[in-house]
Amino acid sequence: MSAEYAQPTADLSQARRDLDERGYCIVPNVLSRAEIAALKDRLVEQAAGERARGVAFHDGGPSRPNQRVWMLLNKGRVFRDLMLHPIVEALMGHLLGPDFLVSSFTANIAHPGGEPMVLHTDQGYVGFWTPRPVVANIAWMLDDFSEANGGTRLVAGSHLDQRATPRSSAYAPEEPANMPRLEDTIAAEGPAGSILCFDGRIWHGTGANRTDRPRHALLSYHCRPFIRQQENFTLGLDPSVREGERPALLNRLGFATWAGLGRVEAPRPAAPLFVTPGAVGPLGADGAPLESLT
Ligand SMILES: O=C(O)CCC(=O)C(=O)O
Repeated sequence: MSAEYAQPTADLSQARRDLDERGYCIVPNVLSRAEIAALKDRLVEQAAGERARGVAFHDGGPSRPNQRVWMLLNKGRVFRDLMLHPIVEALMGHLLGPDFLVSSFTANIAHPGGEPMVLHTDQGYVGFWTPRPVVANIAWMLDDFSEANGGTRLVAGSHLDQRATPRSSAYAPEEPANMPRLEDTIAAEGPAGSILCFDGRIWHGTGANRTDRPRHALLSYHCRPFIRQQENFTLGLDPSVREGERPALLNRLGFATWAGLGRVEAPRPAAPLFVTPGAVGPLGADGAPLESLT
């Protein structure tokens, strides 16, 4: 990559500048070899299990070689621990403010033969340019990322281009006046254990994997606390996981109220963690439940 693009940096002040100016940053050596191995082993096993069970999800072009694995937070403590890694707070706190949420945590295994993903922004559904991002991503590289193996393609600086903002709030946003093209992109590259962090307004997509080995990545998608999350953790998080989980993680998953949002019954600012909903049903004037109305 030339100097006009963000260079990999361990200096978090520089990384934050890259995010502001280029819309992305690459931080090397975030994960140790042992962490990479533990995450990758669990992911590979889970992906095989989902194929064996007939529930695997594939994309990446007509032959659909790539495999996505959803809802990683139900699929191993090793994934849940990662959401409390200090780099998440260091970068997402910068982009989205201190009370950001995990919107989804998934994996993309880009296999040989995978075609470039349609370029998109991750907040296209907003329908207008926002002066700050409302969502942002971290791609955790479990293999070396290269141009050849499908390293995420990015249009550097496109987060600041208001004319490149998708124009509708529909599920499939309308193309903007200044639609970026694949030729405008560069590939994010870095050794396994690096992260690519990017602003939700930047145009990007998975690259084509032209090698003979899969490219494993975890994708943690984060949002400001007033944005609807991509994965519904209050419905989907396994109750047995929820019961044993750390409040710090549950709060990041949206089990806390924020500015009165996400509440059940009256806002209870002194008790931010709603693990037990405590909903009140229909009551008679004497306070007894009205069974006939439920
Ligand atoms: O896997 C990648 O490199 C990026 C994936 C992506 O852009 C997406 O899932 O929206």
